[in-house]
Amino acid sequence: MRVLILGADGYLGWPTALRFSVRGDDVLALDSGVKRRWEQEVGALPLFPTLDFRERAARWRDAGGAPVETVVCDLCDYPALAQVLRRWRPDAIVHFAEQPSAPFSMMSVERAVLTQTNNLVGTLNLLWGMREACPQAHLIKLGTMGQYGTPNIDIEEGFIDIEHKGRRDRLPFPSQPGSFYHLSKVHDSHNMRFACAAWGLAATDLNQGVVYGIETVETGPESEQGGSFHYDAIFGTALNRFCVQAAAESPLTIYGAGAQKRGFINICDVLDCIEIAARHPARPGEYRVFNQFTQVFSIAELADLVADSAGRLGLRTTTERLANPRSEAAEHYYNPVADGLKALGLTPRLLTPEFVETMLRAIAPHASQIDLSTIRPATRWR
Ligand code: USQ
Repeated sequence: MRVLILGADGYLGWPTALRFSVRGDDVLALDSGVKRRWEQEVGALPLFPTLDFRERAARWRDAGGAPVETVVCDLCDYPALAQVLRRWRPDAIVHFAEQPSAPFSMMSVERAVLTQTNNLVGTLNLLWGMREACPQAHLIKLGTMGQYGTPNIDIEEGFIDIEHKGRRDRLPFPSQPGSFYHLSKVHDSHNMRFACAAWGLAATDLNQGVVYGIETVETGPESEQGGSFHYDAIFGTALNRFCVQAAAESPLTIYGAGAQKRGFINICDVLDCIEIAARHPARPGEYRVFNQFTQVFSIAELADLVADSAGRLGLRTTTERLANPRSEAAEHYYNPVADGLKALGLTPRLLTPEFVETMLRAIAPHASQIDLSTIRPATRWR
């Protein structure tokens, strides 16, 4: 396949580019570099030194990997994006190129507007560019489980069969997102669904849970090929943050009582899911949704798991319950479905204490670089 990876400089984008490269697909890796500017602005740098994706591509080739082409392009620049699509003529487009942080989107009016402008305009340009340049391509777009919120019913994969006043229909599952970032993904989903129906495009929305892990099979351990791994309160996410906090012997920051539940997924399973979606594309005119997580945990359960693993490695770890900076349900029902990707062949790697210990061991040599001032949440929803 000819694969175009959008957002190739990020935590998931570069490992995904390598996955397709290793499989023998032709890969074009695209990024604007804007995430690095946002990181600088808010003072939140990845834990491990992360080479620019063009440099990683050069070293990958020098080490004998198949060439990964690179291009610097902003999806918000329609003429530039359309030119890339016309030149590359992708079979599959994997779209990570969005502002990915809920706290970032809640910091100020400017960052809320930036999040929604960047994410919505980029995806809308992409849909129009596909219509113009490559209407046969399959769009694989990263959505979020946070689109659904925490309703008091089971969460289906994108759609729900409902009966209303004696009539039945299959409709988009209700959205109750918890930040302007999560809202941007909802708005993207509507635009994608409409573009598929109106123009016959093919798209898969992957509503992804919280991703954890450092390395993948393709990047390898302690490697210059690693993606950008965050632990700060803005771009870092729950399990990755807890592992870094444990390695620094800093208290694990549970927001509220920690009874809120979320879906989680190993970074290696993310790559499997994306590859599965690419090898089993949506049909022309089809907009489909898969929920992309493998396990549900409460935040307190996760913190306990990390604290126990850290204890076995001789680290002195405590947990700290902070007043929740977010507006989210403290206690709630949570039973999301995630059958679609498994039906197509996903075999989940379940989270084990041994895996957490592997993460802690990978972080330990970098413990002196952990900037503890970035760990506590400074952005409040209210
Ligand atoms: N949380 C803590 N302590 C922390 C960090 C987070 O208790 O130190 C809690 C939060 O209150 C929240 C949960 O952990 O209830 C998840 O927060 P998170 O920061 O790990 O993840 P979130 O903001 O939800 O966003 C992340 C990614 C986003 C992706 C989303 C998937 O940044 O791009 O869309 O996970 S999901 O959460 O399923 O919507």
